[in-house]
Amino acid sequence: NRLLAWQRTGFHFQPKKNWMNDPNGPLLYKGWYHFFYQYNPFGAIWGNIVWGHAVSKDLIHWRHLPIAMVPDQWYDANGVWTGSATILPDGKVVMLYTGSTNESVQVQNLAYPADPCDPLLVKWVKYPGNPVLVPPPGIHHKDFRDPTTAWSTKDGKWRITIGSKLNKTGISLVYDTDDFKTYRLLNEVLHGVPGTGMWECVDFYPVSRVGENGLDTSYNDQTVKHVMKASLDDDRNDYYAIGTYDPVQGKWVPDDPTIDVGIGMRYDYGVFYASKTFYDQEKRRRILWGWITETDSEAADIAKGWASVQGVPRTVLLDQKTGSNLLQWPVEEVEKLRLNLKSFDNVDVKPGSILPLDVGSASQLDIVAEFGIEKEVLNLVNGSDEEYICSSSGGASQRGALGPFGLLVLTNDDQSEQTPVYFYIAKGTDGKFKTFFCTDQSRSSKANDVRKTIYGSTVPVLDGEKLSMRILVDHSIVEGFAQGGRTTITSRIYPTKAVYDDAKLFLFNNATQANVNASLRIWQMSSSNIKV
Ligand code: DQQ
Repeated sequence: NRLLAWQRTGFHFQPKKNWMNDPNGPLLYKGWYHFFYQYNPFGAIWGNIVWGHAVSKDLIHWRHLPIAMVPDQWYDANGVWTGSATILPDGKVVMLYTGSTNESVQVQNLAYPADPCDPLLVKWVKYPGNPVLVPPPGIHHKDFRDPTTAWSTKDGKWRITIGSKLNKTGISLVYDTDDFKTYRLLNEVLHGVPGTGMWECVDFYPVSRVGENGLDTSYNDQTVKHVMKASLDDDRNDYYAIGTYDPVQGKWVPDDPTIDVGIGMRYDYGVFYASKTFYDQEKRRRILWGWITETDSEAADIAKGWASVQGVPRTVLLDQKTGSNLLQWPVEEVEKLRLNLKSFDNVDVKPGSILPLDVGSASQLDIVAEFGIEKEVLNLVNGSDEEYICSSSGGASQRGALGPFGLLVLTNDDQSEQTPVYFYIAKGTDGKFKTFFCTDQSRSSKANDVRKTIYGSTVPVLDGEKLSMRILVDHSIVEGFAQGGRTTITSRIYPTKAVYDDAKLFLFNNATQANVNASLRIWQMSSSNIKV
């Protein structure tokens, strides 16, 4: 069917067919980026989980390789679940992953490349002594999964952390090891947050407070902060917090306990889950992969024969200007796909107006937009103490003095299907401004079996900064990055009319008072090459 065919993406990672979920064990080895992922070889729904495998020279064009690991042992008979890679100082690779055993107990297993000389790492060997870790006393046998990349300790050991929960407190257990075969459980958890439930796919890594580069997972000195991320099974979102790691105690504390892991910031305010970072030792950057699930119906997934994409890999850095959030940005390689630049400079967008942007076919785009508002109007408008919340607001049709304004992506000519990605500025009675970045899916599709949530959150805007956003549109996925990646929103969009040549792009300003001045650079995007 034509609509279902249109939903397949042009430059996002996808297997040819079937179900995919979490990114697993990403790494750069002998010049090849390796990407493993949770995969069901037999259908478009979750189950029979194996490790799919693909390689790339640039994180954009991919070559699918044979399945790397299948459930062929008692200790992973119910699934080869999520895991992470560690590159040892001598260049050897170890992979730790969770197996769901024949009795559905979650255990950790060790695997390594059969032939370290093979840059494609096609064949994997499971350690004969598996499992290397079983749930410790007091931990439920189904609450022990997703080991991280290991980092080194001062006394020359390796340390990993594994998500779990105790009652309703999400926790991260810590283990030390010399050889990845035997482990010692530390008395204290790395961190825990009451009320957050099971922590899946914990990630833990340093970010620099002073440098421009990403850092190796083992790097630690006075110039770093540590990021802790947990994927909350209860609400299916990835939460992170920035804090300080004490390697002696093996404990991490958040800078601000009111925005701790699971109760504060998210990587992304749309769909983005089970993410994992790795350190790219050649380009000296930390790269984040996240699983973007479908938000249509299971029946639709079965009909199209596939489910899920991976987000465009993002570099992650500490935002040194605010010191309190990360910056996520599509890896630079994605810019190689840009074609046919169209620039629009200083376009006046009057309150209540919608302007078409003629960019030709608009199913695959990279949009960079900057917005300015006149200073006077900011002073003129009255403040209000009513709280603006993207998700419970009226979306792009709720008018305020200073917003919403932004772009309508995947929109047909009569705008009966439209996906607004926008800013909304709220002024408090104290005269302070708060900026929100939102994506409104409520009119994104005529179909009634798709999610129509309004996504979004606040975005820090510093004095003197213009408002800026970048949007990647790729058929059924739209990724928005505000203020250089301080706040991001990924959505899956399933139009029925705004498809193929009828998918268009508009600029809009639905504020009642603010005149907006917009400058845009827009590229069509060519497709990446994904070879079987
Ligand atoms: N997916 C894996 C688990 C992980 C979950 C199973 C997160 O290891 O906790 O497919 O999406």
